[in-house]
This record gives sequence, C-alpha cells and structure tokens, in this order.
Amino acid sequence: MQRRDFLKLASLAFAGRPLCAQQMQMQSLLAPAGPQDLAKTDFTMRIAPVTVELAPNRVISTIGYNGVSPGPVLRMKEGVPVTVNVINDTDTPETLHFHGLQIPSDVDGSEEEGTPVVPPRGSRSYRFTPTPAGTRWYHTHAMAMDDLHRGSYTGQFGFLIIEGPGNSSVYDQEHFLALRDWEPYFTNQMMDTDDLDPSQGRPEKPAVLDTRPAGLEVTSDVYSINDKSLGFGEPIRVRNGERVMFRILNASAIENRHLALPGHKFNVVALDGNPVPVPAAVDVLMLGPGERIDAWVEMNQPGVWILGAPEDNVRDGGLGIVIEYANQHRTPQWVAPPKSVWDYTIFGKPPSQPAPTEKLDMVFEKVPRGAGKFNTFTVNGKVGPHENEFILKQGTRYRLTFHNRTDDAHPLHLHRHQLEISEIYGKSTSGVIKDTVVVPTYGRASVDFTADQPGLTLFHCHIQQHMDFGFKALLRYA
Ligand SMILES: [Cu+2]
Repeated sequence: MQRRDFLKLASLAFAGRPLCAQQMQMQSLLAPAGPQDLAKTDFTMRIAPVTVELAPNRVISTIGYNGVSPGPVLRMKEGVPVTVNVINDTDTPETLHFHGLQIPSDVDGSEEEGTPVVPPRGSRSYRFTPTPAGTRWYHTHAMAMDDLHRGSYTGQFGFLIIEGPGNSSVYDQEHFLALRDWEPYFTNQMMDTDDLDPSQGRPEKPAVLDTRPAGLEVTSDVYSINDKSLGFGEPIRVRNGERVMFRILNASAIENRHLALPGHKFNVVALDGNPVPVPAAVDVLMLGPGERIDAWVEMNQPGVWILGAPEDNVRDGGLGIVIEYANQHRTPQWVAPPKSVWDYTIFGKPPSQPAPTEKLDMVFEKVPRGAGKFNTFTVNGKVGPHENEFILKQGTRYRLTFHNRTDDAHPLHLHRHQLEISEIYGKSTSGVIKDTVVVPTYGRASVDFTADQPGLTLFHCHIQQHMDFGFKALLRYA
C-alpha cells in the first residue's frame, strides 16, 4: 500500500471521530516505513533468521536484516559520515559489504580485503563517508561453498541509496525492485539462457573446447520481486500519464536476469547507480547478479500488466509484479517483448580520451570438476585470491581487459573502484561507469579505472559459486 493510499483510508476510517491514543499508535504502526524514515547517520543492522512469505503456500526460512528480506532501503547523504552498527544474531561469522561505494578496505565488508568479520552472537561498527551518489546496495560477503544456506543464497541484501547534491530526475512514483531466486539447488542440467547476438562474435572461444563433463551448478525455480512472487503481492498502482521510476537490482546469487513490461519502454538513466551519458529507451532490461538499473517508464497504456521475466518458466516461477492502472480491472496481461539484445554501448558516447597506457589482462577459464563435484574457475591460470599478481600504482589509470574463455556470461565486480567500459562486444565506447560488468560467453571486454583507492581490493565474479570456487583476485597497491 502506498503511504498516500493508507492516509486516505486512515482519514476515511477516522472521519468525524477524534483519534484516540490507540488509533494513533495503530496509524504509526501501519504507515509503511518510508525510506525517509531511515535518512540518518546511524544505522543498526541486525542479522537474524527471518521468514519470507513469497505466497501463502510458500514460506522461506532464511537469514535477513532487521527482521525482513530484502532489508530496509537505507538512505545516506554523499559525503556525510555514517556509522553502521551490525549485530550478528547467528552462529556463523558474517560480513556486510557496501556494494559500489568507494570506502576503505577495513570497512568495505570483505574479509579478503581485511575487513574484520562480525563475530557470531557479536557486533561490530563500521564508520565511513558514503560516496559516490547513486543506487548502491548492501549484502553479505560470506563464502558459501557447498552450503546453499550461506552467503548470498540467504536473504541478506537490500538497497542503499546515496543521495547527491543534485537530482535531475522528475517522476511521480519511485519503486525499488530486487529480483531474487530462492530455494537454490545443485544440478548438472544447467540451461544456459545467456543470449548473445551472433554478430557480436565470440573472440575468446578456444579452438579446442574442454569437453570433460562439467560439475554441479546452482540453479533455482522459485522467484520473487522483493519478497513476493508474481500474483501474491500488492500491485504497483499507477495512473495514465504518470512517470514511474524503477530502481532495479539483481540480488540473485546465481543468474543474469531479463525484465520487460508489455506495451511500455524503460528509459534507462543510470547503470549501477551512475548516470549514463546517453539515456535511451529499451524494451528489455538485462541485469547480472549485483547490477542495478535506474529506469523510468511513462505509463501510457491503461490496463493491468505483468512486469516480469520474458522467460515463461522464470515468470511462472514468480519473477514478476503486477502494474495496475487506476480503474482497470482484469487479469494481468503478459505479451512477449520484441526480440532484443542487451548492449551497454547504446548508453555510451564515442571514446574521446586516448586509451590508458598501463594495461592489465585477466584470462578466465573453467576447469570442469576442478574441485570434486564442482567446477573451479581460474584467473590467469590459477584459482584466487592472487595475492601478488595485480599490483596497482596509486594515481595511475589502467585498462583492464577481461578474456572470458568459458561458456558462461559472468558478472565481474571490482570493489571500491568505478569501471568505465571502453570496449565490449567488439565495440568501443566511453562514459558508461559501472562496478559490475557482464562479460558475454567467450567474450572480451575492456574497462578503464583509476587506482585512487589505496588498500586491498577484491575482484570477483558475482555468481556466488564461481567466486567461492576460484573466480576472484585480490589487487593491492604498491
Ligand atoms: Cu561467474
């Protein structure tokens, strides 16, 4: 329920009667905790078991923050120091990572970088100055290995909005949508839906493929947006002519996701929280695990629609939410979107700066059953974390080239730094600034970044199983 709707109901319910103390208390309990309630400098995050009712017959037991999953939308002001007190009410050490922020290693929230863990049944405070402005998020950074009830398989995730001085977007409503899968399990029947325009080529495809049988991978067939599966939450209620801003996060530990809204286009204004040089309208969004998209939609097709995954099995499994126009009552409609291929470069501008002269290369390979039942992943021929292979000189700008010699599309994340895409799908671009970049199957991508954040810096694939089984590197400063 929107705050506005609640207030409307409340004012009807209480019309002509003085509010008694009990009613006022009820009102404050029922009023949704709007993000503004959390715009402060001190935050307490309690890690503890929660239940998530995806549907009346589907209740998930997991670990969340402050009694819910997703956790609360945190709002911080850029440049204004905050303290985050993390209380761990579980029996295992935990970490809370602030994804997309440029903050020191000891508070970034990754054990590999030297952030102290939050001990079981203990607590720890992190103090930092949030930057840069934009749609960020937070999540656990614990390893899971073969335990599908640990790490990012749990409900430990939420949005973190860092408010900057200027906000140029004008919209009537704002909604936070975290895409999620639940009840993960192991399989050797992985269906690869990572489509790629064949014209984009597969520059890193080896001449001779490794045909040894692959190990078990993680999959799921239960989905939600936020804490509800399609058809079981409140619809998003809109009016004809409204401009609705969606801040979307793929909080999956497992897979890249697509999203479409029949009859409407997404006007993409920011990727990973950073405004894009060329905002553009698209029919289908794609987000790898860890990625965010800010996109507004002009509501100009009255009806009742499903905003959801284009793949029938994923949407039927719950990945969707109903968009309901005022005075429209019918079964939510789904119409398959036009065929489209996700392309970061349409939001970029032509390169204008010379390429950095300092180069780093990372070659990724998959070793089928490299760890017993499971595959391992190597970076430049060895499993992570790579303590001494990547040494950065402070103040230097680097061109980092990813060579993906595997049959998966990987969402690659560099902590504490911002990556500017310079080349992907064989195209050059500039101005698209991200912290997580999906490099296509057998594809190649280059990103530029400035080494301006001294301290240990973790690089990894944001698919939990890939990270746990070697797909990571620790960068350090000289
Ligand atoms: Cu991966």
